[in-house]
Amino acid sequence: MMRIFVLTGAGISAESGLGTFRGKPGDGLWAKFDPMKLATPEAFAADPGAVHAFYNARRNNLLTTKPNPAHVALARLETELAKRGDKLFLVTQNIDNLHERAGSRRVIHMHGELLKARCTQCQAVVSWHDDLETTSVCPRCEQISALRPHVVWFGEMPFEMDMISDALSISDLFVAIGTSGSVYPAAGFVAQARAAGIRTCEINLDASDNADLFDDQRYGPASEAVPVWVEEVLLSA
Ligand code: BJW
Repeated sequence: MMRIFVLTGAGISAESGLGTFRGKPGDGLWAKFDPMKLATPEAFAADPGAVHAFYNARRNNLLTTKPNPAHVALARLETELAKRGDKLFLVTQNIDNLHERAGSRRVIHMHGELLKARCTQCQAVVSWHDDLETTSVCPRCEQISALRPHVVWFGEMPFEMDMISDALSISDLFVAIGTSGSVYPAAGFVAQARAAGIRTCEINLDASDNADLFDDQRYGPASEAVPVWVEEVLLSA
């Protein structure tokens, strides 16, 4: 059995119209907000309204976007690998749902999900498609003002780390797509893979911060480079 571990980042959703975190400053949402100043528990404690506004704008934007050929290709990879007894383990740092909407059935969201809210009082995680306000009420415990976006901010522990680590350790190939390699622990996966003797591949618009750690580097827009790579994998073996 061949096991492929894919890690995706903001670059895979860029061509769907979702902004990346780093790189050239964009316009629209990213001109109005500095994502790195808002993605912290301290920012939320100091000004929950500003953090809610940031995520409300991104949630509304997400609902107007659609998956691009890179998401579709990864969904096809999962299906085709399964047919031949192989396996794709897909981990995304993205909080959008474009992998799922493209047809991916198993996606680990290590930095959370934009369309969910979490109650800081009763810890319930609930589906949430509307704006979150400082006065929103938890549908489970009915506490007012206790809901926060179900996302992982700096200093917080990413989700499913044990499962991710186990899956990485038994993979045959590690592929990072559209991520700058600057946020840990995800940025450390390539070094972990190399230490375990696993082949590594990067697909990105430009070289990432840890490009030297990849055996294979493919540079181009994800919507083109990912489908090409997927076809190559499916033609091999
Ligand atoms: C294209 C393209 C196209 C463009 N086609 N490509 C060492 C070890 C462990 C931790 C640390 C460490 N050193 C420091 C830390 C702490 C910190 C950290 O990493 N800081 C760094 C800034 C140095 N990490 C954390 O705090 C993490 N937690 C943690 O470590 O917990 C430990 C703990 C222990 C015990 C108790 C408690 C905790 C948490 C990190 C959470 C990150 N959260 C965010 C926000 C999520 C919610 C939201 O979306 O708002 O996650 S920050 C942001 O960065 C977001 C992203 O998922 C993440 C990564 O960004 P990504 O995806 O790589 O995007 P970009 O924009 O950086 O790059 C885009 C790439 O796409 C570029 O390369 C482009 O070239 C490319 N691209 N267009 C292909 N068309």
